[in-house]
Amino acid sequence: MKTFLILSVALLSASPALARMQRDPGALLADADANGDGVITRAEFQQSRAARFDKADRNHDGAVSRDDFKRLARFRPDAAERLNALIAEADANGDGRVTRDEIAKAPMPMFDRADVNQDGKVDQAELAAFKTKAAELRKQR
Ligand SMILES: [Ca+2]
Ligand SMILES: [Ca+2]
Ligand SMILES: [Ca+2]
Repeated sequence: MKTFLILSVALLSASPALARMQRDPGALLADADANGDGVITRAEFQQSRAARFDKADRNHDGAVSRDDFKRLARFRPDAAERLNALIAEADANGDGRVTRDEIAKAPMPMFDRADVNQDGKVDQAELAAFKTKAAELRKQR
């Protein structure tokens, strides 16, 4: 019984945002193709992340934290989930706030996973492969 309780708590505290992103991580990558040439470069991915950061910092204190989307969580839970995931991904010192500096330095594990030949770009073939892999993982659950 005790084990069950601990497990439930662990499951509950696992970010639903992360689970959601894991369900459709390809969309985030595809969205980053700013010049629409079908290839997502590291710079494009970084820029799209910075743009998400700017939008997310609603109280303009230079950091993204839960304070920024208290209201959003009520009206746009999907958007709030994405912000949650963004924070989880980039919060280097774990204080629940992501500063501009942290977002610039944050690793991009999703990009790295998609960029199979590690040339700093995710092309259409790599994106398709990444989406297929994500869909397979989804089916296994
Ligand atoms: Ca591009
Ligand atoms: Ca803020
Ligand atoms: Ca590549």
